[in-house]
Order: sequence, then structure tokens, then C-alpha cells
Amino acid sequence: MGPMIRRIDLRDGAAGADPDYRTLVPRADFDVEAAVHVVRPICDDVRDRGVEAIREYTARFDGVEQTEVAVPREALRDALAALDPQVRAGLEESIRRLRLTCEAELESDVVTEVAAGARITQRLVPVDRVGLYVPGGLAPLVSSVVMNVVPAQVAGVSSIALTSTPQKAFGGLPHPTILAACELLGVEEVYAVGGAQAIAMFAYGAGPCRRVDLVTGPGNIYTVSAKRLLKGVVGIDSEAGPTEIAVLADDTAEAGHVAADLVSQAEHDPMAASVLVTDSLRLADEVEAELDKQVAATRHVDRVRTALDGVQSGIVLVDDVEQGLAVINAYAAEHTEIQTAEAASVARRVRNAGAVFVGPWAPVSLGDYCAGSNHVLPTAGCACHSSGLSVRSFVRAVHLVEYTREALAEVAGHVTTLAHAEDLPGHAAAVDVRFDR
Ligand code: HSO
Ligand code: ZN
Repeated sequence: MGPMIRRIDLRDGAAGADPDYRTLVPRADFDVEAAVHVVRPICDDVRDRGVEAIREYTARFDGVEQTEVAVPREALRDALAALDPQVRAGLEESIRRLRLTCEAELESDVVTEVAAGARITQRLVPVDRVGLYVPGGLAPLVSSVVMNVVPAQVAGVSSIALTSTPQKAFGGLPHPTILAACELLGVEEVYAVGGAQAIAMFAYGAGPCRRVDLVTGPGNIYTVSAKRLLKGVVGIDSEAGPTEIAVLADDTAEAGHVAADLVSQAEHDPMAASVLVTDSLRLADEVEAELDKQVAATRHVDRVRTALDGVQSGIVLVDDVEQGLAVINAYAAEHTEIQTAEAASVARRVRNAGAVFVGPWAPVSLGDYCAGSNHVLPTAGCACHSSGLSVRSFVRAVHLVEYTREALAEVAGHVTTLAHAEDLPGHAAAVDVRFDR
């Protein structure tokens, strides 16, 4: 039996006169706040007892008895030596393309002369030390090593640590392909720690791992919750939870392709979301029939079926592409595919999405590995305020304020007036004193 993907019919005014599509689109029941209560004691414990606490959680959650949390250098070298040459070639191409994008997107300093002798420079300064999290739970996401490390390196981050879930099957180390990718990229500081305890290790420092300034990377509900909890103690990228794909398609789309793309992201996680928004009843029916066929034949059939059956997935029927765009923008998916006529112009009207895949030849899987774009993207609607990972995630903008005596004199009156308007005469005095007033 195929999945029972639900239908949400918003045609013919079914959504009401002034519809709030955000409440009508399918959405995961991913309660980060509830999980914060679960991870708080773990994070506190790592803060207070360091590596001792980490070892205990690793034994409890990963079933691994560890003496060292750091992965030895030889293990990294051995993993790369044993790496399948074809996988290595794939990783190298993925790295090459992403590096090209990152290098092109690295902005330079901006100097603005606001008045004679008055200069503001926006300096871009890389973060000193980052901790990159690579999930290893349901699948060893070696591509996530590339997606985290490459932008950090191109941004000029000098100290990079990476951690991934310890695997019982590999002697308590992360998956060997993950280790090989670290070696390929020249990342030497690698830990075998997963879950909330890994985020706490980065935020507070523990054992051999010094505290970091910024933690990035996707994760499950526990790592996402730990990031939310420890935000402030440490910087975080956007919250990247269970993956999402939304496809906006019209009658020109190929049902077999649409179904395959929906299955591809459902494969990640029973909590993954696959949503089709279409104005074509024919396409909706054909995609459902295709899902029946494709899901039955797919390797991870159980989690795919659970994801497609879940409340977070569905086929949304709309009157036209116009309404489809309104739904897509309200949903703010991690990945949005546009499979319509005039896909390029429709895609430019998508305002809220982690990344937009345009037309029939840009499936999300391409972006997961080798497009040259980044696959660490905001989920759960966060795309309406956050961006995916990029070189920009790893730099800070710092203003340099440079004024001559004359330039300060020229604007001094405005400064002192505004200071008095705020009843802060000390502010005014700090200017006046320079001119013996
Ligand atoms: N689609 C995932 C990333 C990924 N896919 C890694 C395969 N490997 C979230 O963007
Ligand atoms: Zn994926």
C-alpha cells in the first residue's frame, strides 16, 4: 500500500475571503520549546562536569563507551586512504563548486565618506573559532561536512572544530566517510560527540575542546533545541530541523519527477515534510499514483511512508499559480521547487524559502550535493527571517568610525542637541570638552 498523503483543497474560495495561509498549510508538530526542557539538564551538566558528563550521555544515548571524545589524527588519515575513489571524486566536485560560489559571495569592506573628513568603513571580520555539527543519526551526512566547512574556510575562520555522532558500528567514531571528508578538507579537530551534549561541548568547552564562538549545522530536535537554549552563550546559525520540500507545480510538470522529489526528502526523516502545491487536479492524481509506486520500491520505505502520511505533508490544491505562490510564500519551505511554465519568472516571486530550485532540471538532490549552493537551510518557516548557511554566516561586520577634528566640529551641534533631547548631558559634554566649550 502506498502513502495516504492528505489533500488540502483551497480552491473556489475554500480558504475564505482573506486567507491566512500560514494556518492552512501543513506544518510539522516539531515542538522545540518542549524539547528545550529535555536538553536543559544535559547542557547544564556538560557545563558543570565537562567531558565526564559527555561520556555518560554518549554511553546512554549512543551506546558507546568512550575513553576519548577527540578523533585521533590517524583515524582521519586512514579513513581518507580507504575512501572509495568515486565518492572522493564526488566530494571533490561538490567542494569545488561550493568554493566557487563562496569565493564569489565573499564581500569586501565598504567605505563611505558621509561628509568631508568623515569616513565609515564596514570591515568584515571572520569569526575566530567555530564548531560545526554534522548529524550522523539516520544517515551519515558526509555532504554536510562540505556544506559547513567550505564557507567557514573561505570566510577565513582560523579555528574549525567539527563533531558528529559516534557510531557503535565504527568503534565509537563517526562514520568513516565523514572522517574522510574532514581529512580531505584539512579539518584536524574532530570529535565523536552527538546530540545536545555536542552543542553544549562547543558552547562551554569541555575536555580537549575549547569553547567556540559560533555553532552551525543541521540536527534533530535535540540539537536544534540545544542551539536555541544556548544561543547567547554561543552564536548559532538558523535553526535547521527536519527537512522540508515544497513543490509548486502546474499542468506542465512531470508527475514522476515531482513524486521522486517528494520521496527524496521524505527519505531523511519520519518527521520530514513533503508538500505539493498545484492548480492541476490531473497532476495531483498522477503524483499520488506515482507515490504509490515509488514509495513501495524505495529503500527506506518505513520512514518515507511515515513522513508522507504525517500531518506535515500534503497536496494543496489551489485555483492558479498566483494562489500557489501565496501558499508557498506563507509556508516558507526550506526547499522550494518551481515546476511550472515560465519557472524562472515564477521563482523570482518566491520571497520566503531557504533555497529555490527552478525548473525541471534542478531537483533538491542536486542542491543537497553538487549544485554549488548550500544545503544547510532554515526550516519550520524560519526562511521568512533567516538565510541558509553561507560565507556571510562566518563573518561579522564591524564599523570603523574615522573623523577629523573639522568633521567632528561640523556635526557637533547636532550631537549635543540630540544628547540634550534625550536628557543625557554627559553625552554632549564628551563632544563639547574637545572644543573647550
Ligand atoms: N536535504 C538535506 C541535506 C542532505 N541531503 C544531506 C542529503 N544529504 C537538508 O537540506
Ligand atoms: Zn536531502
